[in-house]
Amino acid sequence: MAAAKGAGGRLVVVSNRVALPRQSAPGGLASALQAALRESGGLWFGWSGKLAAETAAEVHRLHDAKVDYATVDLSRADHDDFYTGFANGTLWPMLHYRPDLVDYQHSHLDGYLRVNEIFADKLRQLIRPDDVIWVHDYHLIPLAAMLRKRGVRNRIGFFLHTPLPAAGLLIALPNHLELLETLASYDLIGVHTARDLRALEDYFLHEAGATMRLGGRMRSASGRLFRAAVFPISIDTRGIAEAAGKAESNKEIGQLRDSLIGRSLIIGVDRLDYSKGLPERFQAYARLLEGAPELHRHVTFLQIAPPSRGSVLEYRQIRRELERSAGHINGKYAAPDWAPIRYINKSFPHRLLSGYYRTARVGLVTPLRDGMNLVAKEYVACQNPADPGVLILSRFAGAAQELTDALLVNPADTEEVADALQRALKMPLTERRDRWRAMMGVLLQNDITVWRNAFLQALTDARNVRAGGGPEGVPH
Ligand code: GDG
Repeated sequence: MAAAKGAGGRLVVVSNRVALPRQSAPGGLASALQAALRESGGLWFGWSGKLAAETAAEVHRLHDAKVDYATVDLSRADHDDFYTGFANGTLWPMLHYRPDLVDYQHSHLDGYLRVNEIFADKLRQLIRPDDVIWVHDYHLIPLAAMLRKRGVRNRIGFFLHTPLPAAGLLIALPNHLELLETLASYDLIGVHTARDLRALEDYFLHEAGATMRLGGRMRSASGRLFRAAVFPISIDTRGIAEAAGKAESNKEIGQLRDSLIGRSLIIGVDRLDYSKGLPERFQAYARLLEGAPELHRHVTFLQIAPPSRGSVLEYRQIRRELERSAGHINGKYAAPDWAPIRYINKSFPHRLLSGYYRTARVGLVTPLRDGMNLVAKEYVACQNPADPGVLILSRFAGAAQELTDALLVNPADTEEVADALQRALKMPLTERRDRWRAMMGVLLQNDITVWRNAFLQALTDARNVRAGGGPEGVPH
């Protein structure tokens, strides 16, 4: 199906990191964006992932399969203030309901705004009048406002991949109005769930002086009309299911199966991030072992947790905490021929992950907060239809809104999670099949292609309205 988009123009994707062609296999989101770019021809702009003496001294260009890639380096100071400092030290914890972890410094906000200004400068020179621009995530909130200041009148959409907390929490962010009001410069703001949308509307209507117009658009205090809507991101359901089927015959998957000698496998796969609820998950597993001695030697928990954002203190701390916790669980419960937990701090290619998911009787996905959580969806897509595993899913992952046939839990309630583990391990085949079929139906209906087409269609439909400006600019 062709990507919906304005007639003739290119698609311009802007994100903090760019998935360059022929780099390591891109994830589902990157592949979907690449596919959309290839269909209409397009440009992908963002940070190169590299440091240099000066930010954006040059724009690195690459062309591949109808797609232009334009990336810029960051200086060490800009990286520290923009990426580590404000984006991941302030916004990420705030957006994940962790004001206690927010490290707010004026210099970080200055760096964040500075890098967004530089991005706007560079991007401005690359944009053509009929391009449709799609900006991704919390690193780039003010980008549209900065582009508008530079005269860009194109359609610009924004997708937030994280949750958006309630307005009462958002206002604890210093300078929140200065930052969040700039979202009104987008024509369309996409979020994962109805809860995120309510939070956005509540913030604009009750904290930022916006009003709701007929037809569901908002009018900002400065008079700009914009739309916000729900677009639950998804995965390449069919492609992933097929890969998982093939993976069964991989040598590495066979090795994992052999190593289990009939034990049931519980799997967790998460970036090492405090939002993913890993310490609580380990505690819940310890509780299961404590309360169900009959399961000893019959169950193995494999947690894959590739490190991320090592430049942020909290990420280094959680890594140490989990090493201690895994060591403690194994020290207490292991037998000479059985380790209850296998904890791995490295990343695996998707082709192996899909086979690991398929081997696992239980997928344990218990973030404290998560915009969507694609691992939950991938786990479901990878199951063997004849003998599917059970998904245990946090109520606070966006995915819980769609995957209602998972065993839904409060990740902070370790007793509830331990009970769900027991139930999942004992669940009869008929119930497993019924639950899986329902969830797979949802994922087949809303896959990653449906998601991106829905967003791009809505962006095309969103009238590009600016206060006082010509026929498109008449506020109504
Ligand atoms: C953000 C939001 C939202 C994981 N380990 C490995 C690996 N992965 C892949 C998974 C999955 C992706 O990374 C993780 O996506 P999630 O959605 O689970 O989580 P975040 O990274 O936090 O993503 C989230 C998402 O954006 C999209 O909007 O759902 O809420 O936080 O695809 O499979 N991939 C490989 N090796 C690994 O070891 N190759």
